[in-house]
Amino acid sequence: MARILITSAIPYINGIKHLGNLVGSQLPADLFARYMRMRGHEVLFLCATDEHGTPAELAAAKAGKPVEQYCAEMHEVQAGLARGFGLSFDHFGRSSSPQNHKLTQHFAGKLDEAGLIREVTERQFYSPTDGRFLPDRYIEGTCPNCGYDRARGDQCENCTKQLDPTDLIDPRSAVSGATDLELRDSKHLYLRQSAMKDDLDAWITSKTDWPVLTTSIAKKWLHDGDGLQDRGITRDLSWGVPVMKGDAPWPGMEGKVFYVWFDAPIEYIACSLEWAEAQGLGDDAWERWWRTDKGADDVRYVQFMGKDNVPFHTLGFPVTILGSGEPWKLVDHLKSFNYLNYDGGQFSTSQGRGVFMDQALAILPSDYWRWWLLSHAPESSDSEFTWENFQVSVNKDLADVLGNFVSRITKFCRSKFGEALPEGGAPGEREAALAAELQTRLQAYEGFMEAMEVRKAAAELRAIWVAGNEYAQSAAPWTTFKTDPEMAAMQVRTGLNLIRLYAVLSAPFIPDTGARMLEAMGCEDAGWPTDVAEALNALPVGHGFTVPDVLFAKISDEDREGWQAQFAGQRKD
Ligand code: B3M
Ligand code: ZN
Repeated sequence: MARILITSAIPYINGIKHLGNLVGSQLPADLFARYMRMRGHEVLFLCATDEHGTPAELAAAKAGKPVEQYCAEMHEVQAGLARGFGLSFDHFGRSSSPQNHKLTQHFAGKLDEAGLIREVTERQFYSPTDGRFLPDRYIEGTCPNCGYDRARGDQCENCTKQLDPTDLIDPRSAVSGATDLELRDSKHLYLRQSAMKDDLDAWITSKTDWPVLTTSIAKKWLHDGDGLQDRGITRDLSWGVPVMKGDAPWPGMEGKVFYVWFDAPIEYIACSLEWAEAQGLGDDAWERWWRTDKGADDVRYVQFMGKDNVPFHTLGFPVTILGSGEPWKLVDHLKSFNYLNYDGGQFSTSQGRGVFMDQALAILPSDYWRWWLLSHAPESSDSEFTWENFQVSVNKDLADVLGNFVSRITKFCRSKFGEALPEGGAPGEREAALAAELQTRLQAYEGFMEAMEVRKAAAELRAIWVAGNEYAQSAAPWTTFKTDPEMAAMQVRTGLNLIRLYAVLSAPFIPDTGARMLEAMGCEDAGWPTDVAEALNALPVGHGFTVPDVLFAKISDEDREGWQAQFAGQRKD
């Protein structure tokens, strides 16, 4: 038994996430966590909401709520949706927690002691009317490139050009509209990432089993252009972790907060403190996961995230960890994902384009979505959600293959032998061949799950379902019954045991359905199989079962067309 620490990128607080966000981190992390728990490992699976920064402030302002209240409410909304999708976090924390404030300030103090922080004076827009410095996104003006008159200080959304606020023609405050903006000096802290470039390079180079997507992004940042740059880690905002050196004030940094990307990854650790507190456990409970001087050397730490988050996890956060000079656990494996697109374009939160988590659950139960998303995870390249593809996958894989198998076997048994496993003869050659095939496939499935090859694991699970279907097809107990009821009874008994086996093997992907199948088989033992032939005889003769309700309803063409139309435009709420 091993100990496995799993973190998913922590979703921004500013609104409900879309399915592209979900499949890029939280969902595959959940798949892995569920699998590892089922294999008997000790797992700590953490996620949280990422609550600081300008996006949170802006979203709160738009909602007309104080930012603290907005974050508290949206955290509950996101936590509810995570439960709805069956995301089995051991704790769903908040980056605005007191634990994260304290830990972030602690790391900053240690990095400063190690000489890894320098002060930089920047010229920034100040708005006397608003009484504050304005972050890039809080400044609007005319785009020098296309003339669009509502371009933002960081980017023009009309022509997508990346901008500096000083590029804008006639800049004004997006908060108040004030145009009397002044350029003023503001002092900031920079993390001297460049000083650790060689250490990072050696570390990344040693990770030969990481996805190429992960290492290539890290290498690009290390080597492209002038190489790894130092990075500002403070902002002139009021919402965030106040800049402190441990628990001492930081002269000249009064009224400033840490940049959201500095404190967000630290929340992975702080979340374990929140978890320990919520469980009524002491410090040793979380330290054994994170402190290599407290046993965390034995922990395997795996992170899941979308490709846009890779630089912060391969460069920024490791600098925080290594640079602190303290014995914190570094990530062992970093699984990254490409993007999921939506019907010929991109999913977009700002444009309300695509299907969002709450909308998905309002249409269909979570297992339909889990199956489609995981079996189409954007691993080797971007992938695309289309309603046609979703309909085909659900109808074929879930309804025709798995659902139909379960329904046929249980109904046939009930009609001919009653609701208990019938006696019949001993398994024969066909059953031995089935067991042999499944044994090989089981091993392949386990290999893909261990390696976090999500699509390949899904394909193997599908093949495992198909093998059962083919067995039922060729054994055809409904025909056998006419000439040899004994043999038909044995075939049905094998089929019912297969259902139990499928319940267990499918649970990481479709946990609710797995639980329903197990319940129908009157079985509480979800133990992972080692020997398939044995597993096919696990439920004894006379063991009672029930016929479950339809596991998966087919998606009709009318449903599909209706949803296509419903989700064609922009989300309105
Ligand atoms: N909140 C971005 C995202 O949700 C960011 C991840 C932080 S991980 C420490 O994709
Ligand atoms: Zn423009």
